[in-house]
Amino acid sequence: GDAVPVAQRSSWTSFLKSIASFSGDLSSMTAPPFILSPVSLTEFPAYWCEHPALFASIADFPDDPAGRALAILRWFIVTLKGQYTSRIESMGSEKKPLNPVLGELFYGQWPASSPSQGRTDLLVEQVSHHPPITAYVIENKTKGLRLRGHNAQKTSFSGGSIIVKQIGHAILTVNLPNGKKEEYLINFPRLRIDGLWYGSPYIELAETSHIIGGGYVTSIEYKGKGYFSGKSHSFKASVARAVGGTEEYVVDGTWHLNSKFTKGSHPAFAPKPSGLFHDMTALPPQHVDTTPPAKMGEWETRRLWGLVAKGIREGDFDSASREKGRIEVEQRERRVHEKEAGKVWEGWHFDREVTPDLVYEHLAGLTKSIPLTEDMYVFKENWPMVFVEDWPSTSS
Ligand code: 0T9
Repeated sequence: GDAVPVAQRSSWTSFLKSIASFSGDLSSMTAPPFILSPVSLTEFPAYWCEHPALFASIADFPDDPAGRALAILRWFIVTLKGQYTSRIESMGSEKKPLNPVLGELFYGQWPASSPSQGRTDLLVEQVSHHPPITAYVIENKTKGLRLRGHNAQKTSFSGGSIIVKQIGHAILTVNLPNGKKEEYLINFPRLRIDGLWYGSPYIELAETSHIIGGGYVTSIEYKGKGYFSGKSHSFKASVARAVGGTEEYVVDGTWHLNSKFTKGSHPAFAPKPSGLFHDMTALPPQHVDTTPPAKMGEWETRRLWGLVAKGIREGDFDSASREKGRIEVEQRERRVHEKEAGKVWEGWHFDREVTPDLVYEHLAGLTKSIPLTEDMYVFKENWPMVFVEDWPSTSS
């Protein structure tokens, strides 16, 4: 393909052949250097809050369940550009992220842009290595909002593309001023990775994902080029009453650009004359502030992968793969020692809960579109010590 450096063409072709004849955990496969990203998957949950003001805005509708459903939908849609296209902007194409080790951590925060908006904290931990599973908590205490979830993927190969089924879900908790606590269940779209042959992979979203809670069911349908609008990154979201199913709002557009109401309207959204529901053109992402390097622990992703990432960034792939090998050997030895000692890895911040049905009992009846057959990871409420008010801002 065009984007593949000449010297790596044969290794790219054999990489493609091996993914075509293999279905399982792609993240553990060795790929040619040009497609490697210096960023680990443990950093990805930060995409959920690169617009912290819109996350915070979910708390602005204490007496208006429809307003909350729309604010949650808007926040969700606004995260998609970062989640699914930002590697193209920063690195020219989708790249293969670093495969996190068990126990790898990522801590961060978005400082309060005003006292009323409050600070938002992020805590991420890799809770399984094979298959890779990443658990996270994002919390704005001032606003009474918390998002907790976990992500895993099942990949297959079809018609020249990688199809990624996202396993896992997130729960958004909204603490209302009347003391009531609402929970919204969120699942994730299916993705297709195209452009593989040319060595310039990109993501398109497919099928439907849901946000369920607060008396509403929101269904978001995704289409790419050549489907109902013919445009890449199209979506259509329908917000309906959970009981009775009456559809109250429909929003239509492209998630990386903008969208409009095509049914219903709400005074706090779609201001005239634009009528826009969301607009990415005027909305630069606010990247998360991470632990200051001097305070970073050995399990924190940017320190753990530091030398590998440096090698990838500087094109020194020998040193990148040597460092990667060192980390892998160290991990294998750790597992062997645990086995000998009759111990299992406990994890830092999450307990595995194998009966999610019990956790979600209160959502019974609403979860039909999201069968919850997976394990759940329960946060131990042990935020790291680095979460201090005077954490210096590292973003400029
Ligand atoms: C959760 C997101 C997820 C993680 C990534 C499929 C993928 C790993 C999972 C689903 C986030 O909220 C959103 C965005 C991108 C997803 C990644 C894209 C990708 O390619 C990788 C997989 C494992 C690969 O690295 C495939 C091989 C590679 C050569 C293609 C670029």
